Amino acid sequence: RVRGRAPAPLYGLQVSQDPFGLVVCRQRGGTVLLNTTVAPLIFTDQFLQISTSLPSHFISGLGERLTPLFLDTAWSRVTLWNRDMAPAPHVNLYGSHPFYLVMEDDGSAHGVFLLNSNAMDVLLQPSPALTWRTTGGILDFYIFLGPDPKSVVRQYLDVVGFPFMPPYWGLGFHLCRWGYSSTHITRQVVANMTAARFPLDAQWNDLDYADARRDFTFDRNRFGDYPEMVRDFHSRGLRYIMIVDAGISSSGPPGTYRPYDEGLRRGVCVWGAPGAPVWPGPTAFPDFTNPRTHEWWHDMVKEFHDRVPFDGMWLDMNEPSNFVEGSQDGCPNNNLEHPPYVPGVFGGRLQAGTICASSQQFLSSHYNLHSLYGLSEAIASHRSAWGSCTRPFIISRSTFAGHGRYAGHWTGDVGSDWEQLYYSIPEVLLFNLFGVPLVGADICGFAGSTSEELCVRWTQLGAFYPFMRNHNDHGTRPQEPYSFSPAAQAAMRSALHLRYSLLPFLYTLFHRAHAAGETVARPLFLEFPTDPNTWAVDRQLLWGGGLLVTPVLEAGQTKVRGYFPAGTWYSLAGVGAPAVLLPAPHRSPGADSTIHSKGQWILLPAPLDTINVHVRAGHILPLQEPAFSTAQSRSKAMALLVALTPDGFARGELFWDDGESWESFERGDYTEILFLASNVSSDGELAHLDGVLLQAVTVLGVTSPPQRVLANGAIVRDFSYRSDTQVLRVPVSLPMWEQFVISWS
Ligand code: MIG
Repeated sequence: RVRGRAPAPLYGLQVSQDPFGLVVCRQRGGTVLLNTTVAPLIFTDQFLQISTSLPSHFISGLGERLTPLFLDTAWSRVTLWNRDMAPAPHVNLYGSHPFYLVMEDDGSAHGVFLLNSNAMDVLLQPSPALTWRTTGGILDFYIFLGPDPKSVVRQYLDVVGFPFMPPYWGLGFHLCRWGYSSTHITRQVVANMTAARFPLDAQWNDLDYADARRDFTFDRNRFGDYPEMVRDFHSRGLRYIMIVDAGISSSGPPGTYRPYDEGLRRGVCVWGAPGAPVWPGPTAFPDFTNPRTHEWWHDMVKEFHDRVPFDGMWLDMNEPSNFVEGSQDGCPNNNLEHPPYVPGVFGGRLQAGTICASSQQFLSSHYNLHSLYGLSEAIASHRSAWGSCTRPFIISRSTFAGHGRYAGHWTGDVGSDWEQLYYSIPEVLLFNLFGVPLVGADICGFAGSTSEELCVRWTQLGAFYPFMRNHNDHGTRPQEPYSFSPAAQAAMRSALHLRYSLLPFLYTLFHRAHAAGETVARPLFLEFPTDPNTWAVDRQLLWGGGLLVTPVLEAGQTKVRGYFPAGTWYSLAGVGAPAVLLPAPHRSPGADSTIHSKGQWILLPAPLDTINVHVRAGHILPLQEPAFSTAQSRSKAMALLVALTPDGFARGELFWDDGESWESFERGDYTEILFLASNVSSDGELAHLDGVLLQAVTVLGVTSPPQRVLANGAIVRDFSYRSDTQVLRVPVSLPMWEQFVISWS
């Protein structure tokens, strides 16, 4: 039965009885989007299978995988079952997102979401076709008609939730390593960053801080002054984040470890998973599907926060991950442990690397809930609101559909190699399609030793991850920015300055994600769906619709090829970035700094100190003078970068608030400014911008030399214009908290 039909649906629906199946087609053009009559439907308790034809080979989505942006339909299999697994091709990784998006031949797109958390295989076939094969639950499908790919993503996020708004500082640079084994060493890392003049917003600690690796404790010897260290960081405008593992140590004598004693008393753990050994030895896993667990978690988080005023939580090992199969005593012998069909999970068995499938949780069996573990922990952590009035900042390894509403994600134990550098782009882009825009890979790579060149290139790309963290395994070569040669440091510093200059723009994109279901790091096809050349591009990425990033992803290269969709693209390097705020270009832009593309591949110079970043004509980016942390940069001067279309148009916007208050958008405590080509308009009071000055406006694509420039009606004498680059620079000093108009003629 189909109920609640829309008044003018974009689709037509046929239900066929024999063979049973559904056919969904577009009302306009008739493209068949879904046709499940192509193979029999199988619907049993532990084996459900349904197939459909696909209207094209261009299918993206279905994470979490180490994969190109578009998937291989030549008999490939995507297995979903959350797993602690160093990213490698063809295996199930930390998260499950049973959602795909297909580009149709004419640039239309549709999406399909199967709301099902059981272990499953998704089989892609060359006809092209797709088979869902899941081991439980029901077949609860959502079909999104677009018709453009951006709308498909928004429609999907309408179902699973729009992303949470991160605090402003969360968009700064984060530094971490497994092996900062004392407060002394951790403080030294921060001191080294300061001495080497690198921006840093958040310092992290891995397992090292904890007493015997137990959550909510700290080592009295090596981290004796831990609370003081965190407070010292705060007094310098830095934030602090520590790891929190999913398993709660269960082997200490009663009365020695309150989180376990209290958890036992309140009955909050997964039942039937005795002695799952993880970092602290035997552990019990909290069952976050139980509302009582949320109360317990809230109390543990708060009690710890009262002692150590951390600013964010790093949720690890929450697939959940276990060092033995199931438990030390094995698992019971039943149909949940040994289902009639086991999807292609790494390790061959559902229990591999995790707890027994038949363990009981509050809502259901672990068999049904396994892939929801990280999401349920993220929800509990988000709500534990340690900072009461401030926004939570949570990064989690395990994810499921809807995760982005509560937390971000880092892509786990990536290797320090060039291949993983490349794969990080499709992974970041896919998580943006999944509604988890706050995502990034460990910059310079986690596992294995990095090289200086790789680390420079990774830092340049990492400056354009929505979540930017350098994190390293223990025992490998150091990879903090200050641990490299002066030339490498200079290149990293300039990448960091570039990011910090762009933070007002990035923050505004996060607001758009939070308020309207948009993506932050965006694949090109989302912006240019009618240009099929863009579809498979996954060695470049966009920020919003206005900034195109073309990183070097191979060793020994000083040139890089990038695809430029039709239009005008201004090189940020040509503008002299990160000196975009300076009144005059300090670097002479090359003749090729502006690209007029017909939709073509272009070879760009890319020496080791350069990442190619281009502004798309028609966009205005709000910038701010960089500083050593966002605590400092937020009060610095702002600037506008205006990239005109040939007919002299551009627009952009700025979202601004205090950067950390809980639900400032929902409460209306923010400012949103719309910038239009040569004039700037806004409504209402411009709150939170008191004292912030607009100091420079750089206009790209001014074709004839201006005779006269006015700022709020007053003549600006010291503007500069270069006819070779067509760049107009207007130094101003205008209060951002009032309306202003800049014009030239
Ligand atoms: O078994 O906490 O992905 O980022 O450094 C390894 C130690 C556990 C895995 C995480 C990694 C982290 C490491 N953790």
